[in-house]
Amino acid sequence: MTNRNTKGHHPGKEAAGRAAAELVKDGSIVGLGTGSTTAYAIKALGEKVKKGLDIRAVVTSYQSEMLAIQAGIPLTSLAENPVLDIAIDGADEVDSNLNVVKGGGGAHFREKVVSLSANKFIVVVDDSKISDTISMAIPLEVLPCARELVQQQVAQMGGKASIRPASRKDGPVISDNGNFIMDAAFGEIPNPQEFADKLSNVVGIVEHGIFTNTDKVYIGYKDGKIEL
Ligand code: ABF
Repeated sequence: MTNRNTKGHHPGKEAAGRAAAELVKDGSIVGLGTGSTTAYAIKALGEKVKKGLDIRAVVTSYQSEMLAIQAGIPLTSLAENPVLDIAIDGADEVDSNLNVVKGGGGAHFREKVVSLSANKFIVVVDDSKISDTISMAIPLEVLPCARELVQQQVAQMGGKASIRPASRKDGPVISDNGNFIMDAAFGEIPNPQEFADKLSNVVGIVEHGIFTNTDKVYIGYKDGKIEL
């Protein structure tokens, strides 16, 4: 998983993560996502567990699993708890209508499964992720055998899909599910829901990183203030 802008303490990320953790009630089953902003929510929940908060967590990646275990948060699974009370996760871009792009860490497929399994989906970001209109390249989890077919279908949609190279070694990023991660650049996407539906019909894409199911976004600023 690529380590995304996680160098050093970010007061805004911490404020956003802690604000989301406050929403988690005693007895909850909580989905915990990936990334440095969610890491602050996990840390805050670990502190609450130490003070008696009774929760169990479903995680979305190896990274979130390690952080939850280190925080002392008991783990469960969707098999044991198919419906979660709340899920907290980060994002790479958020527009003014709560449409969200995720997948910068290559874990968006499981992140989407967890977010859709939750009664409430909370996204925590710093203010660098806010855009008027979605325009970043959309992460795609792609079956390796369908790489060329996906590139052709994305090109027909006016985009360009490229394999995400692994940061530390040659070759592509491989997801926790054994698939390629590709990034598809389309430019501005004014109607993310419509575009998400089109991407869902592209044969070979296991899952794309446009999320239109966010209930609340906490935005953290460098001065530590947050905005809903
Ligand atoms: C995960 O964490 C990904 O979907 C997203 O790309 C990333 C955000 O990381 P950070 O909070 O470190 O910016 O949720």
